Amino acid sequence: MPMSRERSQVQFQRALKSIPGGVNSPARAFGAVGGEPLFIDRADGAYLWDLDGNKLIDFIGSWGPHILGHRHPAVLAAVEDALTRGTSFGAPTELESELAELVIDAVPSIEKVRMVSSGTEATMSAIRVARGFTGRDKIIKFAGCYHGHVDSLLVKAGSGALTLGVPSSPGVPAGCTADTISLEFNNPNKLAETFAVQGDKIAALILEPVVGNMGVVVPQPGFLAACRELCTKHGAVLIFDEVMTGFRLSLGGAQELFKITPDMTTLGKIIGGGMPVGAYGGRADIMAKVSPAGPVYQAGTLSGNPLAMACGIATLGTLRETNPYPTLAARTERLTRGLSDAASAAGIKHTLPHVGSMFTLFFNPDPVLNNTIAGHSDTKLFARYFWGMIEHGVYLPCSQFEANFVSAAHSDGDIDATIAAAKDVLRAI
Ligand code: HOZ
Repeated sequence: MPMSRERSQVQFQRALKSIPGGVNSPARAFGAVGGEPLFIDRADGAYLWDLDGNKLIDFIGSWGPHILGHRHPAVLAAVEDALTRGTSFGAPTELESELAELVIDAVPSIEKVRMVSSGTEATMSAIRVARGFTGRDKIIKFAGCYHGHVDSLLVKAGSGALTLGVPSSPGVPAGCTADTISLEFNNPNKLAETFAVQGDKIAALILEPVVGNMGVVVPQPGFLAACRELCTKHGAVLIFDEVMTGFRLSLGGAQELFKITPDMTTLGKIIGGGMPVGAYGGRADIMAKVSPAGPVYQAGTLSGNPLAMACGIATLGTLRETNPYPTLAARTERLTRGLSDAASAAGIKHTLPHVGSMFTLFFNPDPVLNNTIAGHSDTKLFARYFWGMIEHGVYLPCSQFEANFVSAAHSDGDIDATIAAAKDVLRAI
């Protein structure tokens, strides 16, 4: 018998009356897989329970933050403790320095860091600082990379924008994107050509070093090094958007794993452990431009919020103490091998890129190296796979163009159950 979704359906109808599309962020609307979102009642460890009481193994983890799983005891204790002292002061606290020191310690390219409240704020601010530092206007991004819903970065954007087919949004004035150059990921020659022609006008190159927002796309050997070299040669600021990969691929993020040092880094998701936190940081001379140390203005009433800082400190502290990364990578390796074998046994052409605890099963016969190839994926087949997995108690991102996340709370049993579910589902579609 199909699982009951009655309560979720009632709540979705209610939400539609007061919230655009019934959701507060488009990526979670289930629009691309046809159907209505599940409404979540609670979560614990590796599991979610929806309003109808269905228990699901969660491979979203709030789209990345929950690397420790839901309701980790150290994180809950830290937030409860912070709560006894107040929710927001609009004035400095010790917690802000503590989180900043944890970040600087883990990510050596970050000498100074500013806390904000979302990844979007982090990238928006980093671009402004890079422009203020260089005195130049142009920025380069890659098609399919998503850097939040910043006007100048909503050009061929990934994530929900790609999923819903509006990668360049109406409402963004042409003037806002006139200085944005969008190129194909993993194409160092085109990048070099662009720098050769416009190098003295380019303030920054921003990229997800391992892309998560067109599904997982891995940088080809030499590509990140080419990004670094060209920025150095032409005096542009290299910004790694590690909102997704920061503290996810290793404590030092993708830059540690691939041994490339950016000038600036943007962070989000894990740094807040499930609370709204973003951050941007980098070289001290660049960050010296940020107000009030320098003239580039950026501010926020809830920036450095004490509850959010406490949650982030407990999360990063636990990651540092427990070093779950080798286990996460091994579990992800086993899971992706199992999923790939299940797809092959069902005769389904696919590719399954994974790095650390991030992966995407693309229904695509070719290695996905960029946005154009990702776009050739069979999204109809993905939708059938997605709903089949839900019926088997596995909650995956509701788009072909998103990353799946394994957490430290996923047990070997959860991995086995997920592989068994995929075998059933893929055999039947
Ligand atoms: N930007 C997130 C995924 N790449 C989606 C956030 C959400 O919709 O909750």
